[in-house]
Amino acid sequence: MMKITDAKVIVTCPGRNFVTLKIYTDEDLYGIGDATLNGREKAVVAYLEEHVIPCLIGMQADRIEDIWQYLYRGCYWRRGPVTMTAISAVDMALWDIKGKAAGMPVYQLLGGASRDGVMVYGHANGETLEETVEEVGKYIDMGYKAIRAQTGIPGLPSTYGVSGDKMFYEPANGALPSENVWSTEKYLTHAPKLFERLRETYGDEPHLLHDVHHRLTPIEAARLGKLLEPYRLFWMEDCVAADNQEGLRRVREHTVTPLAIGEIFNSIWNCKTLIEEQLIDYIRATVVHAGGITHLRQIAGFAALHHVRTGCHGATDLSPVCMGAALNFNLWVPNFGIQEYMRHTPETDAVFPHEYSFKDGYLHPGNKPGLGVDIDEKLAAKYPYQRAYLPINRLQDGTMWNW
Ligand code: KDG
Ligand code: MG
Repeated sequence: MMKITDAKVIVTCPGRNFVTLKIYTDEDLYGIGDATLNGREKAVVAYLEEHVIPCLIGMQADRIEDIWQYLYRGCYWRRGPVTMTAISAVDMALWDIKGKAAGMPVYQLLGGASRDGVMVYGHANGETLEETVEEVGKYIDMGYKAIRAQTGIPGLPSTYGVSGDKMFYEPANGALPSENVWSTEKYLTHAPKLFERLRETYGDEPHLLHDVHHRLTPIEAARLGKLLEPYRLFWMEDCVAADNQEGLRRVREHTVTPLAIGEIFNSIWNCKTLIEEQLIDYIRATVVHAGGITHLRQIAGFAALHHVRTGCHGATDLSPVCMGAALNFNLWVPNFGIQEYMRHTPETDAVFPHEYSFKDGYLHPGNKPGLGVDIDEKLAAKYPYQRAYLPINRLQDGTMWNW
């Protein structure tokens, strides 16, 4: 019987903030879990330190499911991003420990590999159509089979997904939130031109993806979906805000462009209708924000019954620890679709030594017992926390809009 003896939270900022939970046991094994909630990091730190860690000490480390239920049901205040990110971190760390105790990578504990590698998509972006087309070419040259493309919009000073740093795009870029300006009209006339150019330039082969970032109403999203149909997107992501799941029904009835949603979901209850009514094609919930491997497994199982495949969020604010967990999950999950992969900077990779590797458009988690990711605490301590916010977004007349 392996007991939890201690746990601590490590905050580090090797270029961006990451929160990591480390759980120790009386058998000389430890596990780590990602607890990063972009722009609200300290809320999860306090939740873990003040309300979770005291309960964990003395618990049996191998009872992953029971500990999940304890933290979910037992706290009374269910769900929400802070609670679920904290639960996710505990869950990941416990799977890491179980893998290490068994001498197996976590994908083996889940049921073994269902595929040889995990297809990933990278982010290409540019200020202009020409620049974006060129950037997509660079990803194709690196071996990527799937590329998300975002482009600047003439007449708008800045646009979601377009940044100066092409390889390490980082949206949480201000000690206070920066402000972007949005025009749905300008966007809807411009965005389809990008995909027309991309198909003309690169042909039918590469998978092309696009993120609308919750900016449209259902009928506007339906129009975009129809306009993009000739270019056969792999998916159109977050075309509307999903606070109201019924909104996707309106989009769905007008277009056959595949729909992906869910990077901000933290529970199956955020997507029950979307999945059950087959209103989406890909669910983007992640290990770090949707309750860890334990809960994501449940979401994926439910999705599998309804022809919905996985497409986990994997931006830079999801740490290498989350990526290791996601890749173990993805290698196993029967209804895998794709995994987002935004590369971390060399500074971040050095703080989190990991086994996963990229080849020809696919990632593999490696075969080290557990999640295959560690944290170099000495190095982490050299990068203290720096408050950083995601931007906010306003319409041209100053009205607050969705980011
Ligand atoms: O924390 C928010 C980012 O991860 C988000 O901007 C990234 O939309 C995103 C994506 O699809 O990766
Ligand atoms: Mg997104």
